[in-house]
Formats: sequence, C-alpha cells, structure tokens
Amino acid sequence: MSNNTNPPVSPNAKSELAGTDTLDRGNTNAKVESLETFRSDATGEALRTNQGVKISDNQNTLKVGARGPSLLEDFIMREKITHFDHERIPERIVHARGTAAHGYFQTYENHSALSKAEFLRDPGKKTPVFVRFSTVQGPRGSGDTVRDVRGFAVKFYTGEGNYDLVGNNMPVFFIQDAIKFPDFVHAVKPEPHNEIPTGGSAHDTFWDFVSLVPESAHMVLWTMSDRAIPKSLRSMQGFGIHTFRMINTEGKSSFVKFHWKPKYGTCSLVWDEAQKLAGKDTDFHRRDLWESIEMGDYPEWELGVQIVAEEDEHKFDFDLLDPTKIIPEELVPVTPLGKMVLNRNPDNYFAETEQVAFCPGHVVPGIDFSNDPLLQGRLFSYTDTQISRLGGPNFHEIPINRPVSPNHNNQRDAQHRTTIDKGRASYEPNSIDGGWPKETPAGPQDGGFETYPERVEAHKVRERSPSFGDHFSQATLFFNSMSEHEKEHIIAAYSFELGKVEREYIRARQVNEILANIDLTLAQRVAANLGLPAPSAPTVQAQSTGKLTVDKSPLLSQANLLPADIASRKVAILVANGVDDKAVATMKAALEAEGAHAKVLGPTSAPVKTASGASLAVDASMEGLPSVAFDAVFIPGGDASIQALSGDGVALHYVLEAYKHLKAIAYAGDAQKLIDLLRLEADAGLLAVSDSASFKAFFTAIQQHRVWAREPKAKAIPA
Ligand code: HDE
Repeated sequence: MSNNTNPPVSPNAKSELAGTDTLDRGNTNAKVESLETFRSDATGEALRTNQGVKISDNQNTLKVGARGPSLLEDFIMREKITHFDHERIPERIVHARGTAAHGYFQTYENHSALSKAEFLRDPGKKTPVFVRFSTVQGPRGSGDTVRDVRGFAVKFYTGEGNYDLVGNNMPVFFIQDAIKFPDFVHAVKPEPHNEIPTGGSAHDTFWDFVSLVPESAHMVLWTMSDRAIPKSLRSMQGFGIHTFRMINTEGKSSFVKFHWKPKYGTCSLVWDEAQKLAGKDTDFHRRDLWESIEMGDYPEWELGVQIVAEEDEHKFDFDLLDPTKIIPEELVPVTPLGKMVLNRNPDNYFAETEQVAFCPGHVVPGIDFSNDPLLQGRLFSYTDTQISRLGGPNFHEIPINRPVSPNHNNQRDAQHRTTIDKGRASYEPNSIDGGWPKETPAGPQDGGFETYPERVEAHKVRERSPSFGDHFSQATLFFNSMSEHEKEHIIAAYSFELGKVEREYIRARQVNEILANIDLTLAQRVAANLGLPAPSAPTVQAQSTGKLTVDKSPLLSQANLLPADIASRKVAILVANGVDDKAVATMKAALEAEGAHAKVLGPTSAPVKTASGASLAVDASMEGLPSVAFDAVFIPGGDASIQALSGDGVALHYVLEAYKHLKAIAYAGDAQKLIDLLRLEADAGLLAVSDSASFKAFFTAIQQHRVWAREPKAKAIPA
C-alpha cells in the first residue's frame, strides 16, 4: 500500500477549491487534504500483503508439488481470501441504493443575523460538501427510476464541525411520530414471504398500512405524483422536511424549513419511460450524475430557508412541528442563503459513498432542533444504525466521515480505532495532561455549541397533539395546485398501484377513507379504474381553524419549475448511410452553442457514409442508447438514410417512443417522409427545422421538457 503524496483529484475539483485558498485561510482545502492522506494510488508500486510484504506470485496457492494439496501455511492466500470474505457490510436498512458526489457550498452573504453558523458567514469561503442521493425501498442493486422517495443527504465539512442536512426530495413525510417508523418501513419493504416487489410500493402491505394511517395521506399523494419519478438527481428539489431552528449571534432563535432548488429545473420522467429505464439502464440516475460532473455540467442547487419568527409559531392552520405539513411558499417565501455545486466524483464507491454516515444530529453552533417528534427520534436512530452498519462507534474516523475541524475528546478504544491518543489522561477534569482537552464557552467568538434554552413545562404523556389532527387539507392543497396533466398522472399512479393490491378491501379503504377526503373526483376516477363503487362523500369534514392558509400553491406544480434554458439536455441524432452531413453538423453546432449535448446514433456502432461520401463516426447504436436515454430527437434528411431508417424497426420504434414520451422531435428535409410513414401529426414539439426560427422553436420545446398537449394523442401509441 502507498500513501500517495500527489493524489488523483479531478483537475476541475482542484482548481475550483484552490481558487479560494487565500480567502478562506486554507480551511476549505482541509477536507480535500485530509482525505488525501487516506487515498491510495498503486501506480508504480509493488504488490504487497496488508503487512507490507512484497508478493512474488499472485497466481498460485502454496502447494505440496504442482498437483499436490494446498498448505495452510500460505498466509498470502489466506489473507487475501479472508479479506474478500468480509468485503460486504450490511447495507443501509432504508436508502440502501445511493450515489454521491463531492462539491462545495458557498454562502451569498453574511447571514449572521439569522444564524451564527460559520459556513453561512463568509461569502468568500467554499465549504466542502459530500452529497448522497438514494432511493428508500429497494436494496443496493435495485433500479434507479422506480416510483419512490429520493434521499438528499448533504454533509457540510465546516470549520466548526460536520453539519448534516439529511433530507428528501419531498417536503413532508409519511408519519408524524418516530415510533411508527419501523412499522412504516416494514410495510413498504418487499413482502416477507416472497421478497417482492423490489424497489416499489405497489403491493398489499404498503397500501394496507397507509390506508389505515390517514396521516400518511399527504405524503402518499406526493409519491403518487411525478415527484416520485424524477428525471435526474440534479433536477430534484430537496427539503429538510422538519422545522429546525437557527440561532443568531445574539442567541435569538427563528424557526426554519430548508429548501434546495435545482438550477436545472424540477422535472420528471413519464411513467412508461421510468419503467422501461428500470430495465434498460438500472443506473440511469447515477450515470447521469456521474457523467454530468465528468462533462463539467456541474449539478447546482440554491439553498434557501423559510423563516418563521419565534412569536409567529402558532399563526398557521397547521402545527409547525408536524412533519406531514409544508409551509406554502405563498405564505412564507424562501430566503436564498447560498449555492451548492457538485464538481467531483468519488474515487471509490465503497470508501466514500457506502461508508459515509449521515445523522440529523450532526449540527454546528447556529443550527438547532425543533420538537418535531419525528426529528427527535431520528436524532437517536442514525448513530445507532451506523454502529451495526459500520462495525462500531469509531465510524467518525473513516476518512469520508472525518470533520475538517479537530475532534479531540476523552472517548477511547472500541472496534476499528485508528487514532493513537498520546495523552495519559482520558478523563476530565484532569491535571496530568494539564486539563486538556478543555470545554469552550458558548458564543459566536468562542464557538462552543449551545442548545437554545427553550422553556418546556408539561406532563409526561404518550399523546399526539390535537394540532396534528388534520390529515387531509394539505393533501387537497397539493392536488388543487397541480396542472391538469399532473392530476391525470396522479390518478393513473393510484390506479396502477392499487391495481396491484390483491385484497379488495384494502383498495376500497384507500379509495373511500383516504382519497375521498382528499378530492372526490380523484377518488371517483380511481374507483372507476379499479371497478369499485364510487364514493359519494368524504368521511371527514374539513374544519377551518381561521388561521393562515392558502387554497392553491402554484410553486408545488412542476409546470412552474422549468429550467431557464436547455443547458446539459441530451439530444439523439438518428443517422444511416446517405445522411445529410451538413444537417447533422448544423444541428450539433446549434445544440452545443446552447450548452446541450448531441449524440449521433446509427443502426450499429459502425461509422456511416454520408451523402457527400464522408465517413461519419457514430457515438452508439440506436439499440445501445435508446430514446429513453435522451431528452429529444433530431432526424436529419438524406434520401438513402431516411429510406434505411424507414425500414428499420429499431429506428421507427425510436421515434415513436420519443413521441409517446412527449419529447421534442425535430426533422429536416427528407425526414418528413419518415414522420408521414409513422402518421405523426406536427405539434409544438414535433417540427420540421430549416431556419433559425424553427431551431429556436425546437429548443423551446426541449426547454419546456415535455409536450403535455400531445399526451392524450400519445396514449394511442403502443408502449
Ligand atoms: Fe431516515 N434513516 N429515518 N429519514 N434517512 C436512515 O440511517 C430514520 C426520515 C433519510 O444517504 C438510516 O444511515 C428514522 C425522514 C435519508 O446515508 C436510519 C426515521 C427523512 C437517509 C434512518 C427516519 C429521512 C436516511 C438508515 C423516522 C427525510 C439516507 C441508514 C423517525 C427528512 C442517508 C442510515 C444516506 C437513512 C432512520 C425518517 C431521510 C435507519 C428512525 C423524515 C436521506 O437510521
């Protein structure tokens, strides 16, 4: 093994971070440097055992003669196989499938009036981050594009210690109290008798549980919406969900809700596409994240908070401590704090992504908790889970988990301890080691952590506050805020999932006792699709509290969260022998000028001969990179090329599938014949391109993400 003094950090990452060296007094690079101590590069190095002995033969076990029995004495073989036998660690009990990246967070300005946290004070400083995205239900090897919640966990390596913001891509949760979490997870996980389904919630135990637990109504509605099939990890919003506190330099506390808003817009796959991708590219999301970073299309989010003054805690028609509720942005707008950029892929999946250990209890001075009973339970659970997952209480010493700040204390020993503590006194107070390490007073200058001294006086009870009692108003608000196509998708998703539920009484209970209380039309439409009697009235009457509320929140609809441009979008160009090379070149150049990416796809991976006789390299075959891997398709002209494509089932399916998935399709010259052959009608996203105005219309269609108006017509296209 060698500790490399000149580590293989991506050039981009190095320059991004190095640029701030002088501004942050060297602090920012600390994480990169601290990881480097542990990074191993074997280039130019001899193969050795874990004890450092050089190995002369890595091909043969030590034997008695060339054909004889193996010898127990072979410590090299035994060390190698023993290590291999223990290569796997228990996967995370939830959020097992994940992918992660490094980057930085940079505050826009000094927010010390809101929080005394150091990473929110200096706009010249880049705080290193490591972000892990995940699905919840499936195991490590499950598909990326299943219908599920996505985890969005951020570790900030701040100068005052690690801060973990462990959130999801939806702003609410299924349950209100931590004690229900094991029940919920057991219900959503694959069924115990046959371990089916992998990665999804379309099964009896899930719907049995949620139909019996009305507090899940709001979150289940989110998971039946397009938010549960995000287009990419970098086009997802993130939320801290719970109400937290921020404490400023004067010790003043405000309630906050965290929001991550993606630069690439918030958008989703369509259901048929998501299902196909789960088979055609299980790694679709992690591949997109990886490739975007490699190409320099750095995923970016803005971190913001909704701020509620201490004295306004009770002015809303819901309880701020209830994690099944949002604060509509129309009531409390999001205040931007700073931006996060992901600019470096991990070097080793296991060492970094698998071993990273998040915990909502990892906070720094200036951030504090609310009494949300779900959050309170999480504060215990995450450390507990790491102890069995990572083999003991020293998981903070694993390089990816180490803070950049020093972390001396009197904790000692236990499995996998790597620190060699030199002091003789592992207790406090002590005089032998001069009393070190010592406590630090609280306060912005000194930096000791201080809990907000909230006054609490009540009886010890096992009770749910009556202010947590309304389970349907915000589900209704979410449904009412959807565009028409989003409502249709929700109806289709409930119908699909409940259609997979074998027990009819569970289907009926969800329709009559949950959906009917959210929206009667929703319940009736789903009932019709399931062949159930339609409910005629809700079972629960909404009661007005007379407090702050809204009927609609347009910012909940993804129709209002589109990106500003088409940067980083991917366009397939379909070619065959005889293609018009000028049309290919013009479109490629135009897309690249917009920051989008074009890939040329042929009937096979072999180059094609263009109309002008040149050889045109293709990036992949159409089968190799199917239409589900792209945002849009362009079909250039060229008589022979169009004739070939018209007789090629893969090519015809390519165009039809892109059409069915409501993607922008442009065609030029002779390609009109192929569109006519498929009997597709031109629309805002299916257009002939020839001049700059039509190119612009094509790009607008891509920026709009999907041609929703086409959806009813596209239903007639076979899947
Ligand atoms: Fe988690 N959750 N959770 N969770 N959670 C875990 O911790 C838990 C909850 C979330 O990429 C586990 O390290 C309880 C809400 C993410 O490594 C475990 C409760 C939210 C991740 C755990 C919740 C989350 C986890 C499993 C109810 C959104 C993946 C492995 C009180 C705000 C982090 C681990 C990563 C992981 C417990 C509810 C998000 C078992 C008890 C609400 C993103 O400790």
